[in-house]
Parts: sequence; C-alpha cells; structure tokens
Amino acid sequence: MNENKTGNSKRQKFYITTAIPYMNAKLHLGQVYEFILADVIARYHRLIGYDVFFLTGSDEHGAKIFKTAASKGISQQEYVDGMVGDMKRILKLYNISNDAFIRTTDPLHEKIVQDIYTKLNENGDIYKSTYEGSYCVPCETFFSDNQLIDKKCPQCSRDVDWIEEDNYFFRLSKYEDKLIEHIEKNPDFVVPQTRKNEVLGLLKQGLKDFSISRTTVKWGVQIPFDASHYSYVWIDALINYISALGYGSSDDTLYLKYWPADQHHIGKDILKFHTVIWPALLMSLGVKLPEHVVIHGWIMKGEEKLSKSKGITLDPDEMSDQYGSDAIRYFFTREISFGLDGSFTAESMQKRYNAELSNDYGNLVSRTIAMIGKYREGIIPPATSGDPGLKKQWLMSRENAINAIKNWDYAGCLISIWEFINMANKYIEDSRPWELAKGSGKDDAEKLDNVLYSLAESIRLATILVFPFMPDSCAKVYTQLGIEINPEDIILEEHGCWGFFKGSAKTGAREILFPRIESDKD
Ligand code: ME8
Repeated sequence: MNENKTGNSKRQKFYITTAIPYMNAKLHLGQVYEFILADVIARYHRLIGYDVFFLTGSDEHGAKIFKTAASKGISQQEYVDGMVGDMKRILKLYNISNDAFIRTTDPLHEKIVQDIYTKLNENGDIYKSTYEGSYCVPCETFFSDNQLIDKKCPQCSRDVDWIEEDNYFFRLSKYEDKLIEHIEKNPDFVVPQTRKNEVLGLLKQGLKDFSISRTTVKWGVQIPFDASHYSYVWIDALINYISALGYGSSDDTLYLKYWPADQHHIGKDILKFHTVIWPALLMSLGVKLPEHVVIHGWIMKGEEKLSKSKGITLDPDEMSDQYGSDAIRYFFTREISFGLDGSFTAESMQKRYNAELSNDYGNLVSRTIAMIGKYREGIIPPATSGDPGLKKQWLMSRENAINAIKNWDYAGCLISIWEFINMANKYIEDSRPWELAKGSGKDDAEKLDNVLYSLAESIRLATILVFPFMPDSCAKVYTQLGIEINPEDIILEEHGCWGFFKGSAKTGAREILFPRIESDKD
C-alpha cells in the first residue's frame, strides 16, 4: 500500500474501485478490461494532481467457490489463496496500479461485514422469513419464477437450484422512493445515461425485499445474531468498498479520508447490485453514496460473450505474450466506445497496432532518435523557441484529452493525443530535416536544431498523456530521450508545459517500441 495515503495531503482525494472478481477460475480479458479502464482513470487523476486511492480485490466466498474447491479436493482457503496469487500476477502483468487489494476472506473484512449485519438489524431493516425460489450458482443470484427463461437462469441459461429455507431478508422495498429521488437528483450517479434509464426502469417496476442469508452455503461470513446463517455472497462482496478503508473499525483513517468513492467501475451484468442494492444498504447505514457508478460494456470473442464457466475466454497471458500488455491496454480503450460492447478480433488488433502504435507513435520516436543520432551525434539540441504549430496543437490536445477522460471517453482522449502525434509526424515531412542537414549555413543549423528540439519536446509531451494508457512503453520512450524521470512522478501542470525540457540530453539506445505484426498474407 502506498505510504502517503494517510499523510496530511491538501490534494483533492479520488477514490476509485473495480468490481472484485470471483476466484472460481483464472481471470479472463473481460475482467482485465475493467482493471484497465479504472487504471487509466486512476493514472490520469494522479497526473493531474489528485491524491488517488485505487482499490481492487477478490470475491472469495459463496456456493460457486465452495463447489469449485470441493471438486478439486482441496480446502476452500487453500484454493482461494492460489487463485488470488494468480490474480495479483495478472494485475502486475497489465501494470494495474492499485493502491490496495481487498480479499473477502480477510479477517478484518469479515468482522466489518458482521458489524454491518448487526447495524442493519438494529435499524430494523432485517427480518426473518421463508425463501422459496430458484438460485443460479454460477451467477450467485436468486431468480423468481417469472424471471426464468425456459426454467433456466436468464443470465447464463444454465439449470437453477430450487431453494426452500428460512432466510433473513433486507427491506429493500423501503428504499425505492429514496433511490429514485437520488438518481433523478444526481443525473451522473449512474453513467452512461442509457444505464441510468435502465436502473430507473427497474426501480419503477417496484422493489421486493430480498434474502441476504443462507443456511446451506457455509463458505461465507457467519451472521452475528444467528450462527446457523451465513451472509449472501453479494452483500459480503459489496461491503469490500468500505471495509478496505476500515469502515467502523478501530482504524478508519482511510475511510474518513477517501469515502465516498468517486467512481465504482463495473460491468453491465452487475448494475442492479451496485445501483440499487448497494446504495440502499448505504442508506440504511447512514453512509454517503458513491459519486458515480460507471458501467462498461461487454468484451466479446467474435460474437460470443466471454465466460469462465462456459470456457469461452481470451486468456490474459496469451494475449500479453502475443501483443504485449501495453498494446492490449491501448486496443481496448481505443477500439471500444465507452459503455458499449466490443469485440476482439486478431484482424482489428493488427490493424490498429500497425497503423497507430507501430507507424504513428513508434516511428515518430524512432525517426526522431535516429535523426538526432545522425545529425547531432545523439545530443538533443538545447531548448529553442519551438515550432508554433506544434505548441498550439499541444495545448489543444492536452485540454481535449483531459476533458475526454473526465467523461470516460477513452477513445476520444486517445484521438486527441494522436492528433498531436500525427501533427509531429507531418512536421517531419514539412520541415525536411534531411535537407536542412545538407545546408552549410548557420541558419540551416539553427533551423535543424529547432526541428529536432521541437520533435523531442513533442514526443516528451505526448508521452505524458500516453503514459496512463501504456505505462511500459512510455518509460522506454523517456529512456530513449535520455530523460531521467520516473513517469509516475510526472504532474501535468508542471511537466506538461512546452519548454519544460531544456534539451541538451544524450539520447539512449534506439529501441523499436512496437515491432510490426506481419500477417500470414504479407
Ligand atoms: O460479478 N466483458 O465477479 P465476476 C467485460 N464477484 N466485463 C466483464 C466480462 C466481459 N466479458 N465478464 C465479466 C462478479 N466482466 C462479482 C463482483 S463486486 C462487489 C462483486 C466484469 O468475476 C463484470 O461485469 O463475474 C464485473 O464487473 C467484473 O468483470 C467481475 O466479474
């Protein structure tokens, strides 16, 4: 965990979370997509000076995990420990910069879940009744008869279990009007807008109280006022967003500092849990609601939805081996309009990779470093006044990129950055440095200095904005420019001014950032 997090920073706080994936199988790229989306936003907020706390973690209880561990003949704890180790490895592989990692089997989390059950009970929001209905184990969700499709789960089309048991219920219906009021008064509570309308539609159909305990699934948090009941896995999981901050515990410094969450990032299948049930629980606890619940679309493989349990998967290791994790981060943020579903195909990946990464960005860096090597013995000229066109475009691209990211418009942000990158590419053609290099006059030498400095400065600046999307490659660009800075320490307001770089640096060894992908046909 970042040690500065409890310091007395005057910077504005920013708390961002992802959903916590079930630990019943290896992560697939749909879940990694969510980490990437949140990570880009977290990194952008650090860049523009916020005090960021970025949380992710693992959902480790429930029937699904219980059954998976049992089928492997190992203890549940042993099983989830292994799965969490693998998840952390993948987070690292994709450069996800989370500040903390919460596990729902952490004893402190379990204690906070119990305390919350006690509080909900004391508030009169829990009562005991008989539950009769269908339960889908892979989705960890209850369904009423009229929700089932051909007697199967409406989400994953699999068989459901019939459950008949005494359960504790949460008075969700009590919060219906308050939830509608909150969503109407805070039009950006649920984004994008289409999802907000979907939630309002759900709420206006009416809310039923729902079961929040189980007696049959014992792999979970024991209900403090009735030892024969265990928490419904979703209640346990949702609480992670505040338990990770120490809510209600003896050390709630992080909670006091960072709650309410600024952004919860989730996928569209778990919208109701985050925009209806979670806010209702918080209302019952008297806790502020998160600012935004940000809902992304679905990553598909061709026409098919990814699903660990159905074995349709894009494997994060294979994808990273094949393209590099930066290129994957770039592809999914550039390709998919935020909130919509998107499909991965090798063809579309190759097209973007070769055109935008290899040609536009990679070649700009490689040509510039080569020219500095050839014409100035590898020394970037000292700062000049710089090209006015590039300077102007930088200011525009910078502003547009930041505005886009504030509206979750990842593709728009990258388009603005690429406008600048492509202007720098055009500037090479227009300013014809190879001809200036042939001239023998002082004027030509000065012009060439100006061109080479302007290009190096443009690359440095563009790279500041590219960094949240592709952290590995940006570190390599700085090394090639001979700039000794940890990109994590860059603050846009200070480092993002044209002329901040004083030049005169010795460039590092040239390295191809994105080697072209040659297709079989080439
Ligand atoms: O739902 N494309 O866990 P999970 C895009 N444990 N996003 C996808 C996706 C896909 N193909 N498949 C899954 C759970 N996701 C709960 C969360 S939070 C308190 C508890 C997203 O492993 C999904 O929408 O099924 C969710 O946001 C996240 O990955 C984890 O999904």
